[in-house]
Amino acid sequence: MLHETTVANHVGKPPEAATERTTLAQAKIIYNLSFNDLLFQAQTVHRANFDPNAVQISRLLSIKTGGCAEDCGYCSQSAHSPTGLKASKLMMVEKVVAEAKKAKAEGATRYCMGAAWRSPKDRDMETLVAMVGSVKALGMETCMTLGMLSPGQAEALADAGLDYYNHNIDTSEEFYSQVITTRTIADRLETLANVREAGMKVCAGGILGMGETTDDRISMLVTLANLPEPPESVPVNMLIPIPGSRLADAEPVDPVEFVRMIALARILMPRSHVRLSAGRTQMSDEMQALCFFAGANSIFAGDTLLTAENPGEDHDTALFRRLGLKPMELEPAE
Ligand code: SAM
Ligand code: DTB
Ligand code: SF4
Repeated sequence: MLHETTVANHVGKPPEAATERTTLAQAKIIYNLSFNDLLFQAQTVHRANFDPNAVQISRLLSIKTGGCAEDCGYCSQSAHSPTGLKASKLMMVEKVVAEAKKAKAEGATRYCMGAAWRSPKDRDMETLVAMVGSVKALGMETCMTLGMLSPGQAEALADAGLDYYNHNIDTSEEFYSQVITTRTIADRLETLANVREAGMKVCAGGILGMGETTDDRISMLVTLANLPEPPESVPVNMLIPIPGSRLADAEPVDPVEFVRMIALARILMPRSHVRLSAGRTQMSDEMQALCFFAGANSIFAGDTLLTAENPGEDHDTALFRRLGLKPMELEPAE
C-alpha cells in the first residue's frame, strides 16, 4: 500500500531522506492517516532528529512598522487596509540593541527583526548591516524579515553576518492571488533563492486559516519541503484576525487540522525547526502541547509579535513547566 511505503520511508532513514521529493498525493496520504498513527509517526521522526523536550526560543521586534505598500489580506501593516495602525520610521540601532539585550536576558537565543516593506531601500542597508553586527555581538543568532531582496542585498546582509532570513510563502501557489495581489509566489521563491545563494539559513513558512482548503495547506508544505534545500526553520502561523484587514472574518482553523499540519511539516521536513508562530494566544495549552508532540520545536516568546499579541513570558514559563519542556541551547559557533 502506498501509504505504508511512504510512511516507512520517513522512519529511521538517514538524513538524505530530507532531500527526497514528496508529491502532493503522498503528502495527502500522510495527512489523512488516523490521528494517532500520524502523531506517532511525527513523534518518531522528531525523536530521530531532535531532543523531543527542547524548544528553540526566538524573539521578534518590529524595526519599521506599518504603512506597507503590499496588500497582504491578513496583515495589520498594509497601507491598503484600514487597520488603524500608526506607521513608524526605521528604528535606531541603539534602541534595537537595547531591546535585544532584554530578550537575551529572558532566554531568547535568536533575535528576529521585521520591517513592513515590500523590499528594503538601498539607503537603509547601512543601518540594517549595523543592526546585524550589533545584535550578533551580544552572542545571539540574528534573523531579519524585510520583504523581497535582490541578490546584492542578500549578499550585503550575509556579509554582515545575518544568520537567517525569514520570507514566508504564506499559502499554496493556487491560493496566493486570493491573499496578495501586489506580488506573486514566484517573487517569493526568487528571494528565497537569493538568500540561499548568499549563504544564509532560510526561515520560510506560512499561515493557516485564511479561507484556504486543506489541499492548499498541504501544497504549501510540499512546496517548502521540495525547495532545493528545505528551510532550516518553518514558521507555521495561525491567522490572527486583524480588524479592518480583508481577512478579518476568515473561518478559524479546526485545532485538530492545525495539529495534523504540524505533524505533516515535521514528517516532510525531518531536520527543520518547525515554529509554532503567530496565534498561540488563541490556542489552549492542550492544543500547544499536541503541537509540540506533533513536532513543533520553536516558538516566538514575548508579549508582542510584530504588532499583535503573543502569550507573555509568565504564561510560557508555566506552560514549559507543565509540559517538562526546556529552552533549546544555542549550538556553539563553527
Ligand atoms: N514585510 C515582510 C514580508 O512580508 O515578508 C516581513 C514582515 S511580515 C509581517 C512576516 C510574516 O508575518 C508574513 O509573511 C506572515 O506569514 C506573518 N503574518 C503577518 N500578519 C499575520 C497575521 N495577522 N496572522 C498570522 N501571521 C501573520
Ligand atoms: C512569521 O512567520 N511570523 C512572524 C515572523 N515570521 C516575522 C510574524 C507574525 C506576525 C503576526 C502579526 C503581527 O504581529 O502583526
Ligand atoms: Fe507588508 Fe509584510 Fe504585511 Fe505584506 S506581510 S503587508 S509585505 S508587512
